[in-house]
Amino acid sequence: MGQRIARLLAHIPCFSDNVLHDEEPKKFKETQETKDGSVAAPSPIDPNTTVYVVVMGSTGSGKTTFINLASASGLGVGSGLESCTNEVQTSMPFKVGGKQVVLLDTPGFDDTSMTDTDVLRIISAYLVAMNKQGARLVGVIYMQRISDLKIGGSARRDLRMFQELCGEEAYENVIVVTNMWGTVSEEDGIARENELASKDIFYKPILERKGRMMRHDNTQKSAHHILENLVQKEPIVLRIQRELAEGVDITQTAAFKQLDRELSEMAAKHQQDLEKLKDEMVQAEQEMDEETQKELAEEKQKVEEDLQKAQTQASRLASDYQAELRRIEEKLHVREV
Ligand SMILES: Nc1nc2c(ncn2[C@@H]2O[C@H](COP(=O)(O)OP(=O)(O)OP(=O)(O)O)[C@@H](O)[C@H]2O)c(=O)[nH]1
Ligand SMILES: [Mg+2]
Repeated sequence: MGQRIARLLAHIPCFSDNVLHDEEPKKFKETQETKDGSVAAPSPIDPNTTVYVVVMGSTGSGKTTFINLASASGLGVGSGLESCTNEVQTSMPFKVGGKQVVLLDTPGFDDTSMTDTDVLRIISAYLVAMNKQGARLVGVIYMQRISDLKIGGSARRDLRMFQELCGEEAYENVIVVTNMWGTVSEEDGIARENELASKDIFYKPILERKGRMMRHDNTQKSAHHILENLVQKEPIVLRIQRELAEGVDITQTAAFKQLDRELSEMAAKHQQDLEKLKDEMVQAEQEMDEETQKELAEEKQKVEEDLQKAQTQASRLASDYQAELRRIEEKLHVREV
């Protein structure tokens, strides 16, 4: 399906007006949510003195909790199995290591209410809008629950997408933050930490390129200590920001190519399921088994719908991304200095 989608998408106008801005950064205002959920009057944030850190990680990994703790913000935290954060949101500005810091909260790629394509669109548009407006992004935090007994398929997918969004060249500005230490024995926690640090499928590639792994004990002190290691760094441009600023179509970015591989695998599996169902339907028909025939027909319809959904989403991504970028830019209220 990868090539088919790529062909389908080839005619979609590419994103071409995003260029890296080397001119003087502009001031921009952001809408801030306060603890009671109301929207505070936007306060000017001066990009010359403010640094930004993006917080990523799979759903429920504790991104928003970390951000609220560090910044005394009141962003919504999940309480059940459903994903909570479904768009990029910013913390209140706060001081760490002599800098004014703003943290960016993001949805995970394994979000329960959105597809990975939605998440890619939302995160990319926000990062590009920030970059266009001269915001100084100094680091990326990736949250990892140390309590996870195993890291399943969807969490691994989130990590692969994270790696493609950042690009290896940005790993020096990445800190993998392990949390929820209180829910495991020290022995188990240390064993997992070692495994996470030493395997290629986990964080070894990041640590090898000067990224770091740090423990967080769910206190503001530990959150600030972690951030102190990022706020003094030189600003970076992530791979997805660079690609899109250079005019690369979103469907040609490293992150989308990774997503396309995941979608292709999913489609291939759907196709196999479909073939199997067709065979079973023929057999049920021969055996005059009406009930099984009905069940199989329903299942077949579901598989076909899933397949169709995956294809439609990918083919709409380029135009949806442009719309999202416009929406974010309006939200950020660009204001010339
Ligand atoms: N024990 C413990 N629980 C935590 C910690 N961080 C987060 N939690 C809990 O984990 C759950 C999920 O936390 P969130 O902060 O909503 O996670 P998230 O990564 O923002 O989740 P999404 O927005 O759904 O992607 C909540 O019930 C938190 O209270 C931590 O450091 N220790
Ligand atoms: Mg959240």
